[in-house]
Amino acid sequence: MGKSQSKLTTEELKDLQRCTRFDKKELQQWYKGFIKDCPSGELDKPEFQKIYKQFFPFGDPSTFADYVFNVFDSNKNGKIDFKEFIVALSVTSRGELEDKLQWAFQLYDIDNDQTITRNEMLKIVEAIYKMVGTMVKLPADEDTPEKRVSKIFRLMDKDEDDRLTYDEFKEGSMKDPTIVQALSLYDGLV
Ligand SMILES: [Ca+2]
Ligand SMILES: [Ca+2]
Repeated sequence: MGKSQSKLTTEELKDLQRCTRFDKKELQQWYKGFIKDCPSGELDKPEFQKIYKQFFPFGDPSTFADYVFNVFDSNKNGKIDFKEFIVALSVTSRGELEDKLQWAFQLYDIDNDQTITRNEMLKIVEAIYKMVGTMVKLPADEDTPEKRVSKIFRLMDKDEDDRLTYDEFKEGSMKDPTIVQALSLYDGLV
């Protein structure tokens, strides 16, 4: 994949049906839209930011979009091809809770060392606050990124070593589903 063509081939469809929870018709529709927005067949960071700007016209989603980009770009070549796009979309919109949590953990674990530090979580939460802007009224105990991160760590960091393992993250996310919700931006559109 990566080259531009108007329709997915039978082979590509079969492969994508194996890797996603979309059916043939949905895959062709998403592909059509993808190629329309991105005729080269691969999204780069600025193009990906543009997609987020449509959803968050009043905030600045560029930083958050870059972090999400890095998770979508599974082979880390700086571009998102259709397969990477649709596989990530399938996880974030239709995946089981466990799949969504693993995906979210990858997002927060910026340096990919299998733990989330306070600083890593702060970077993502700051990016989310910047993206959402003033659209959402937040409770007093999480009206700054720092307060929200402290609250999350109080909830999740069981052994209080200032890092979250996947197990701590998973257990905590079950208690605070808003962490996972923040990711499924395409919900309702699919
Ligand atoms: Ca890639
Ligand atoms: Ca980390």
